[in-house]
Amino acid sequence: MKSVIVFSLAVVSCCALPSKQDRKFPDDFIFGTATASYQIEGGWNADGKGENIWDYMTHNTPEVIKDQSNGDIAADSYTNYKRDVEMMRELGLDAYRFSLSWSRILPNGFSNQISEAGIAFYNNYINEMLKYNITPMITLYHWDLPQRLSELGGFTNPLFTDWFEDYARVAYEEFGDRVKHWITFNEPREICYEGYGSTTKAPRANVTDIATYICAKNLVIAHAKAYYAYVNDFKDSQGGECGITISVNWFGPLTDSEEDEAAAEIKRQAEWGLYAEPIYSQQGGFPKEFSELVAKKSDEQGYPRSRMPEFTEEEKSYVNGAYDFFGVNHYTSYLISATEYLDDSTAPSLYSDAGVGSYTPPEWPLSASSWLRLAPNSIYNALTHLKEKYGDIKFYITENGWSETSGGDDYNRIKYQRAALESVLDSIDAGVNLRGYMFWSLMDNFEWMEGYTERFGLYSVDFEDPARTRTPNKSAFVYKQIIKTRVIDHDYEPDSTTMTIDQGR
Ligand code: GBH
Repeated sequence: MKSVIVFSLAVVSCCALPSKQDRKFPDDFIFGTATASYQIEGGWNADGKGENIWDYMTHNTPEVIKDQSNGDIAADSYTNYKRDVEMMRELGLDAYRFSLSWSRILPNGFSNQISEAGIAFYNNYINEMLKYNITPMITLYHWDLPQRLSELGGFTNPLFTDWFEDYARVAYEEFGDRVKHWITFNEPREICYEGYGSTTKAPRANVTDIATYICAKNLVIAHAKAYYAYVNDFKDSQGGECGITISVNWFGPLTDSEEDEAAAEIKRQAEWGLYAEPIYSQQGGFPKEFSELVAKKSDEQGYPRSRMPEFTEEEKSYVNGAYDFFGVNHYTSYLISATEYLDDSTAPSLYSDAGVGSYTPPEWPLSASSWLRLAPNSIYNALTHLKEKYGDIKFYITENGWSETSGGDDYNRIKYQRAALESVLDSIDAGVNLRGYMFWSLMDNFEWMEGYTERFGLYSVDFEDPARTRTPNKSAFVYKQIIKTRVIDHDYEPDSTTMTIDQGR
């Protein structure tokens, strides 16, 4: 009996449906990798670079980092940038996403003083990529705020929006003749909630009740100012595009009850809707249900007004539509419940405001990071939801990756990436206008609060070695093969441990 069923299923999958094995990525689909300035560059005070909030925090309170380490040297890409580009060529990348260090370019945070050495470093990096037809994709801000701006309140100061626009203009001016893909911010949630509403990122402001929301409003307005600066003054002559990258993990309901579906929607609004909704939804402003919930709770808690600021009508229409694309950082999924796994914290915060429970099944394989599991259909669920919500806009996956405690034969990373890329193909098949995929990360780097204890690289970096030697893991060979063939071959087993550069790369 059993064999009959197996047989008939086999017939169905062989003849009625196209075989998944044969699916190909479109020729113009962009494969890349991603990194961020503070995590790889080092050279923390080289050639007049100014101090940023991560320099300040790791130097003054090293105990907040798991291994008391810092990014003073990191992977030393400040010195090793040619080797980085060589690795991109070995992998056969189409594109490379990296970020600019604001205080390397503007040492005191403001644009009255521009560092020639800082500009020269990025020119060298960009020109080296272009020599080999690797498309640079720049993130203007990946978490390393100039310390002086932080002392003025950073993202909670409404003048931040001007400081950021000024900085963005310098970047467009200096690099925009060659760089055509601009991302304003990496992961607003991590900037606002982790940096201002809690203690899990610099500057650890921990103003749990209001700071996340103040930051969120200033951040999306700053994004829009930088976007319109590009559109009005650079786009015609430079011909590029500008968007933002938001961390959109998938939050689905734990059960199919109405309560759990509503809880999952509130969670999505709290996690990424705060930033996506003002920019991408027709309606504009913060997400409706969640902002009503925060207003109601604020009132009950005795605050004179909602802890979440409002957008004026003028601000709403200014921010709304300020994008050429949506950058998605996607890592994993969570199952959300209205009644189970609730947090017991009652102090006002983003989490108690949402007031829902979150669960991850133990059978989803776990990485070296407590928050990162391989979840089924994760990218597909997130992207098809975004398409349904915001329409047929252009997407890039700007990060996706997997951590291990060390490098070498990283079969779990390979398994994770193959699953992720199958989900990318499922999304494309479902009509999502997805143009590219950047794997996090090209190489091991400073993993924020986790220091060097979690490794995300396709290449291992020897942080004991002054030369910061980079060695390809198994996953590097597998990704290379996928990029080259545009097919995911689940049986491919690399037969070499030495990387070469293919012809034409
Ligand atoms: C990205 O963040 C970052 O853009 C990148 O810089 C980083 O290196 C990469 O992912 C890998 O982490 O420990 O439970 O407090 C991904 C989103 C949000 C994931 C914060 C880790 C900490 C959860 N990150 N989260 S917890």
